[in-house]
Amino acid sequence: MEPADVWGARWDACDNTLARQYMEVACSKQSLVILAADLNTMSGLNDLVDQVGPHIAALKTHVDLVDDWTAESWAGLCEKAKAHDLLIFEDQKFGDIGPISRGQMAGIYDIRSWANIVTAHGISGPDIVDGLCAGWTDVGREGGVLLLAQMSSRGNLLGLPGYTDEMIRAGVSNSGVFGFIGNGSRANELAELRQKVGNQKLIWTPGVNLAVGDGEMGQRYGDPRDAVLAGSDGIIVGSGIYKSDQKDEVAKAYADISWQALLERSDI
Ligand code: 5BU
Repeated sequence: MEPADVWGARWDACDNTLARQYMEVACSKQSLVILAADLNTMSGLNDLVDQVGPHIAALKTHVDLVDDWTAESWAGLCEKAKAHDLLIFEDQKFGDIGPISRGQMAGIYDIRSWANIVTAHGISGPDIVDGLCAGWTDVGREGGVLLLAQMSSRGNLLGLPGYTDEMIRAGVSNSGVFGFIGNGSRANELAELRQKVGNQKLIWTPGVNLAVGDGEMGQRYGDPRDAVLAGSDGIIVGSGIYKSDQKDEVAKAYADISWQALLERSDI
């Protein structure tokens, strides 16, 4: 199916190159699954991507979780991701002032050289987006920032009055902003976020699992289908996949659910 038909108004309004790239890959793989690859060994990460690569549309990393990280082995993982047409999304949740955020894109992990997308809090103000984009520019690349408009975890402070609205205001017409993180554990809040964001930006959603309810240490889970129907464009799934004994089958199940929900949802 053509992306323009599947994504409807979102395709037309989100003309950011990376967003379009993601939407195309999602169509070719029939999956809105972003794999949260939260493992701490390189061999575990490589095996996981080998197993589920065909069923996922992007790869989310926490580079600083890995015990045996080396620049070479990480470059190999990134090559593998590219071979599966996956955008690489480093969920670093940057939060500092612009110039420091720019510097943190370099450093030992050199995130600017391999990540296509990074997350950021807007707590320090909107200039963090410019700082992170300058990081990519420093190495002749372009990337996109996912601003945290909501979080999935219990008691997070992003739900305090005005915060989410301020994030939307700061990000919605900023070309450096790839999209927003919306909370998958509360579909009604997600629907509200989508309404406020409009079609101009993507919303990606953690806190989804087929086992709905409370997770470990304050994590909360909502239903992946409900999240997409509420307006999410990407479901971020970690332990729901990597803790399974049948990772490829489970990844495909999440992919099928997300794809069917995308085809069904009424706003396109
Ligand atoms: P899980 O195993 O599916 O619960 O993993 C969720 C992932 O999404 C994990 O990598 C978190 O860092 C990430 N996450 C989240 O859970 N909640 C949030 O609000 C944000 C990111 Br932002």
